[in-house]
Amino acid sequence: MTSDPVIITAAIVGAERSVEQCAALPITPEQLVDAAVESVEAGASIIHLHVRDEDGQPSQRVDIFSKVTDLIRQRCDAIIQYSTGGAVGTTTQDRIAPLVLAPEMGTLSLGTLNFGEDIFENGHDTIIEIAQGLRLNNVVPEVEIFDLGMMETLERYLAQELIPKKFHVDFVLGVPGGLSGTIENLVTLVGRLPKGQSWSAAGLGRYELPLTLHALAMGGHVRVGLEDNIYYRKGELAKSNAQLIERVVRIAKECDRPIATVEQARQMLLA
Ligand code: KMH
Ligand code: ZN
Repeated sequence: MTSDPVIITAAIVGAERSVEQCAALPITPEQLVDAAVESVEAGASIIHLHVRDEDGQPSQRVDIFSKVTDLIRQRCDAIIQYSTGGAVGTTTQDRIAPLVLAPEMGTLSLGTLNFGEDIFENGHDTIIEIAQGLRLNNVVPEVEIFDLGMMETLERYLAQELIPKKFHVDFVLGVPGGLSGTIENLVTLVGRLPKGQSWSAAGLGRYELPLTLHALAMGGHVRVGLEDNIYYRKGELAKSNAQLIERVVRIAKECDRPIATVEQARQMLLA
């Protein structure tokens, strides 16, 4: 087993959950900033960022992304990764809009999928438009893979040079409509990656903990947070994003995976 540092990404809010479901969900800019800072203090080096508007609704407004980014940067160093996924139904134009702020990273989902009862639309034209937005603003993509077919899309687009050469891969497993977060699925996906490609695993809901364990054992990186999973354990809601991160840190240390600093994460993913 590798003893390389593990990069922890904190997915602090997402677009799908509400405070009615989990009181710890950060919503306002101040809450998002506090959650980001606490996550970094707990061991995260990447903040996967969605924001909400004044009504608590998911938003891709540039002014809110700008405010939250500035406030995070005033309080800590972190790689800030903007969501270009937004919420289901967000227009491509809105999804790309915050990239003008040139975050260090941004997401790039590689295909359409059923997303619970909704459809997360990522047709070819949308993918290419978002990839161009990333490229124009020098943003390193985190390619989000929700299903095995998206791996084949990644291979095809790489061959066609439709996405930048430098990227990180995140396997987001457990969306109802996508690939579930089983160990077999993770092993299959990782086995298809180009040699040396950096990757992380994000298991949704009950898949979060087992996928974390397996990603650590397989030498990968890990994403956790209330966007992906609002429970600490079955029937017990998480108290904070930091609580979920602190658990990863404890497990990683026991597995001889030191926690990557922000600077190490930059070197590994962005240099
Ligand atoms: N909210 C999901 C529909 C991303 O951040 O890029 C999409 C999502 C992916 O969360
Ligand atoms: Zn997201």
